[in-house]
Amino acid sequence: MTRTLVIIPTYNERESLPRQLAAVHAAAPEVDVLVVDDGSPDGTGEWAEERAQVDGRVHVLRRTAKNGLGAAYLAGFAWGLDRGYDLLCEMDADGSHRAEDLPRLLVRAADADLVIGSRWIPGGTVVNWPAHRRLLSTGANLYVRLALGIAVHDATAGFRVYRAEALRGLALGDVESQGYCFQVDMAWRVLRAGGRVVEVPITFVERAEGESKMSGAIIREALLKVTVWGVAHRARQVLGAVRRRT
Ligand SMILES: Nc1nc2c(ncn2[C@@H]2O[C@H](COP(=O)(O)OP(=O)(O)O)[C@@H](O)[C@H]2O)c(=O)[nH]1
Ligand SMILES: [Mg+2]
Repeated sequence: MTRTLVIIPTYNERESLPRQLAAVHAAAPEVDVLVVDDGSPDGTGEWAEERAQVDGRVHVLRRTAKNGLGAAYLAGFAWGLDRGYDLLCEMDADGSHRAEDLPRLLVRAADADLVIGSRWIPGGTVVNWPAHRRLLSTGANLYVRLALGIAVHDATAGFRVYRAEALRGLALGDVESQGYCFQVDMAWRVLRAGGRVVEVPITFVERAEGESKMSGAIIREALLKVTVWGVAHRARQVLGAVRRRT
């Protein structure tokens, strides 16, 4: 039997997490959930601990400082790989990633190393986003596709399933990216390792409660790093072509 772990990073999601957790287990009763809380002052971590006491499928990793989404996921991956899960999922607490889409993603993991729940392929969409948020996301993804020369249409998406074997093959200790850049970084690593990435259309619903932790710094980091990776990648391609000719 395939063992699946859904990792949900949280920072001040006391209002959203209970509903998201219930929705996940309604859609996929057999999965385990790991909440990775970064010391939320609103009591999210305490609430999750209480759930874990009464529901054996719920686990909690409590960290003391808000260290960003990337660091939280890396800690969650390490926890799940240590315990022998076959599939490791990324999912937000705020309800943007609909639990009813999860089973479709899990099915596709049978023939992929990374399954991305994609907003920007036919059948995918975003609900409750103003035009500027849409433009930022589609523009960023176009830039990623051109800069890195990859065929992924939603590389910044955070609703994902990784095959544990694929994660084991990556040097996760080197990953320093945060925010959206973390997602691009991980997809890029899977592809460079020869892994197969597939996209499944999802409906992304902007959060109704709590606050987004997105910031200008997160966007700047992504832009800068993707540019550096793209330039390095092209330089390697050019060098390779020159070497083959001489
Ligand atoms: N543990 C942890 N979770 C975080 C951190 N930043 C964001 N999150 C969680 O990551 C998920 C996505 O964050 P959100 O603010 O909704 O980002 P957005 O959807 O891009 O606006 C939510 O579940 C947040 O609670 C962090 O520094 N640490
Ligand atoms: Mg959100």
